[in-house]
This record gives sequence, C-alpha cells and structure tokens, in this order.
Amino acid sequence: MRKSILLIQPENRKINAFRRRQFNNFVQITMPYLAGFIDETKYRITLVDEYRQRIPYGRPFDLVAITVNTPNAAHCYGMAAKFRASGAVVVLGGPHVTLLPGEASRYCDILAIGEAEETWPKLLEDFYRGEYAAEYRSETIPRLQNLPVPRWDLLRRSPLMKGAVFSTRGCPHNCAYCNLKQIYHNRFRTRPVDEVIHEISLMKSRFFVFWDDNFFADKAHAVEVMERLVPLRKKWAAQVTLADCNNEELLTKARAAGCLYLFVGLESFSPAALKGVNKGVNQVARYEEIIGKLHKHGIMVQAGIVFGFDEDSPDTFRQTLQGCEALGIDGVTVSLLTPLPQTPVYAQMKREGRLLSGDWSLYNGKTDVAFQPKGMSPEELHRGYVEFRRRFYSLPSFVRRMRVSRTHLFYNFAMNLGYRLALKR
Ligand code: B12
Ligand code: SF4
Repeated sequence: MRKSILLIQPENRKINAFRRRQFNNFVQITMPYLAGFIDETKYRITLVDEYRQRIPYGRPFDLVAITVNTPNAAHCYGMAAKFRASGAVVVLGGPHVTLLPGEASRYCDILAIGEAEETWPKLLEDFYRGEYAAEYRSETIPRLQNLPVPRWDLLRRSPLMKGAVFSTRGCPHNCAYCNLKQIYHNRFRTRPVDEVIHEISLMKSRFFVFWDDNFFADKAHAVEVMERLVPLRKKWAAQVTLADCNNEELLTKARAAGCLYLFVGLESFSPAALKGVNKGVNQVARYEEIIGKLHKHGIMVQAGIVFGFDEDSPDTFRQTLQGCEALGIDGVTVSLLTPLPQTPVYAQMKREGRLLSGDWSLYNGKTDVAFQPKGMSPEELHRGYVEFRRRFYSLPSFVRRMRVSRTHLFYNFAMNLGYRLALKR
C-alpha cells in the first residue's frame, strides 16, 4: 500500500510579504528536487510551496518533510508540532537543521543533516518499511551524478514562475557571513553537463535561473554548459563573483547563450569592510572596469549590496548610491548584514555581546536588524537601508544609471519599475 508524503517549502509571513511584493521572483527548487527522488509506487506525493499555497493542516499524512532555513525555523517548528499532533511523522532538513541539529531535534521525529542525495533515498526506503532512524547524516560527499529532474509538475504553477536548475554546488571562497561552508561538504562540485542541459531542455519557461552559488567558479564547466545552451534559445540569469567576470571568453559565451543578467555580490564599496568579512575576492578599484565589460557584452548587473558592516557609517548609504550610479548598476538586491548561525560573523557578534535577539525570525536580512552595528544605531541602519532602496529605484537614479549601463533598456525599465512599485506597496 502507498504511504502519503507531504513536502513543504515553507515561507513565514514576513518573508512571504516581502517576496510577494517583488515581481522578479523565481521558483524555489529544494522540495521539487527532493520530490524527484520519491518512488510513486510507494508514496503518494503532495508538494506545497508556501510562497503561494496554504499548508493543508486538515489532511492526514504519514510523513511530512520540511526544509528549514534560519529565519523560518520557528515557523517550521510550529508546523511540525501541528502535524505531529495529527499523527504524522515529521522529518526536518535543510540549512538550519544542518547548522543546529540539537535545536531542531526537539521539534521533529527524524533529522536529515547535510546534503541529502545519499541519505534521503535511504530514509524514504526505511520509512516505507516502518524501520526508520532518528537521524540521517550526510557522511560522504555526494557526486551529483544521475540526479532526478525536479518535479515541477507537482507545484501549482503561476505565470510569474520561471524555471530553476543547479549545475554546481558550493563556492571556493570563504566569506565570513556566508553559511555555505557549514551547510555543505566543503568541496566545490559540478554536475554532468548532459544532465544539466537535459533538465533545462525540459523546462516549459523560456526564462530560468541557475540557483548555483557561484556559476563561473569552474570556468571550463561553465563554458561547456553555455555552449550547449545556445541551441535551446533560453534567457537566463546566474550568481557569480565579480572577479570571474573579468574573463572576456566567459562573457562572450554567456551573451551568446542568452544570459540576461548576472547577480554579483558586490556587497560594499569599502575595501576595509570587504576585508573585514574576508571578501578579498572583490576589489573595489576594479569594479568600474569589470562592470563596464559586463555592460559591453550586453549583460545587466544585479548587484548584491549589504549594509551593517563594522566599517559602515551613516555616510555609507549615500556613498553606495553614488557608487552604484557611477557604475550604472542595473538592479540591486539589498540586505542587512545577518549573523547566520555557525558563521564567523555570528561568533564575533556573540563574543562581543552584540546579538540583539535569539529570535531566528529576525535573522532574515530584509525586515529586521538582528545585531548591534558598530558605526550607527540599529534604527539608523534600518532607516538607511530602506532609504537607499527608495532612492536607488527612483526615476532620477534610474536615468543616471541607464546613461552608463545602456543595457537592455526595455527590460531594465520594466525591472526597475517593478521594484519601484514593490517598494510603494
Ligand atoms: C537559490 C537560493 C535562494 C532562492 C530559492 C531558495 C530555494 N530553496 O530554492 C531564493 C531567492 C528564494 C532564496 C531566498 C532566501 N534565502 Co536563499 N539561497 C539560495 C541558495 C543560493 C541555493 C539554494 C538551493 O536551491 N540549492 C539547491 C537545493 C537542491 O539544495 P538545498 O536547498 O541546499 O538542499 C539540499 C540539502 O540542504 C538537503 N535538504 C534541504 N532541505 C531538506 C529537507 C529535507 C526533509 C531533507 C531530507 C533534505 C533537505 O537536501 C538537498 C540536497 O542535498 C542558497 C545557498 C545554498 N547553496 O544553500 C541560499 C541560502 C539557502 N539562502 C539563505 C537565505 C538566508 C535566504 C533568505 C532568508 C534571504 C533573504 N534575506 O531574503 C531567503 C529566504 C526565502 C524563504 N522562502 O524562506 C541562506 C540560508 C542560511 C540559513 N542559515 O538558513 C543560504 C544558505 C545562503 C547563504 N549563503 O548563507 N534563496
Ligand atoms: S562568494 Fe558568495 S557564495 Fe561564495 S562564500 Fe562568498 S558569499 Fe558565499
């Protein structure tokens, strides 16, 4: 007899309200991907993405699996309690569970720690037989071969949802605020190009995103993927480090393969701030040259900007805006520095007594300041961050930036307008 399984991609109210205001949202891949491992002769699958679906609390399930990130942790623990009370067995996995398994173990029946390519199939098999363990921990480094195609068919589709794929895992860098090194085995890996291309060719949407942490980290692999993408005539975006964009070959191939924009984590215009968080890979003195190259190749730049570094002061917001305008940055994803658990930044804040709360829902980098900044008050930091976004997406700033960028003006206008309206809402 088949057992029933519910897979949840959670999103608490704060994050949901924030994300729903944006126009440029891509679909989340984790649970559709994990669904791809499930044998449907043994399980009846229900997949819910809380971005636009409700949790089916009234329905009975044998197994409920939830992916947990830090700002969603309390929300997920609440869900787990409700499902456990209704008789379901709950398995929690994902970044927060891997970072703090001791905490998560109090709220579930089964812990899935680390990368799940090898443990998840075993867990499913054990549960089906009725003999499951309390913990499944990733001990060996998954090779990322013969992976299943994500089950997008199980998601309720929306016209705004675009495709997503990952072609690599991990990142060779070591930024002090980033959780990658703690949530994955510390080894950068690539997927076979054939499998990646096959997966993309199955996507109905013309637009998709590489949910890689650093798509250009292995240049030969990136080049091969991009060459094979050309005949598919797709449009796409990816996250990369700026330093790798200094490579004309990569940019030429990216353009030919349909790259619309690259997300580059500039984070700051202060060399001291970048040094302070071990982001030496970003050299402020080279921003202009490299971003100029990206624009020359017709690729828009979506810059990640973070406020709240120890070297930041109330002047930082204005200086960053000037920097972005001078470079013709096309769009920004702005965040508040967040001391995510187990990172060097968390350890530093804790040591210095600067953590303002133990409530993980405040650690989302968008709506709350979770720590005591050095160069200003938490309120000043939050105000400056909100004001920066408002100014960046104002019409005068758009005009100033487009004079420099001159890239995809129509798309750029639509994207900037989308962000502007999102802020007004
Ligand atoms: C793409 C991405 C996004 C996308 C889509 C997310 C998605 N899950 O598809 C978007 C833009 C929506 C996003 C948003 C946010 N993100 Co994000 N995101 C990523 C990124 C770059 C890749 C995630 C991904 O899709 N990987 C591919 C999938 C297949 O792998 P995976 O999710 O890691 O899952 C594997 C294992 O973890 C495990 N697993 C995961 N969950 C479960 C559950 C069960 C039951 C089991 C068995 C196994 C399991 O199995 C998988 C296979 O091995 C990661 C960095 C990273 N590599 O983790 C950051 C990351 C996950 N994001 C992070 C953060 C903080 C956020 C935001 C809070 C940022 C913000 N301020 O808005 C929001 C939260 C959104 C939300 N809905 O709650 C942090 C989380 C840190 C933490 N401590 O929780 C990360 C790790 C970034 C970082 N460098 O620190 N994100
Ligand atoms: S470059 Fe990006 S993904 Fe890599 S460690 Fe730094 S913040 Fe994390």
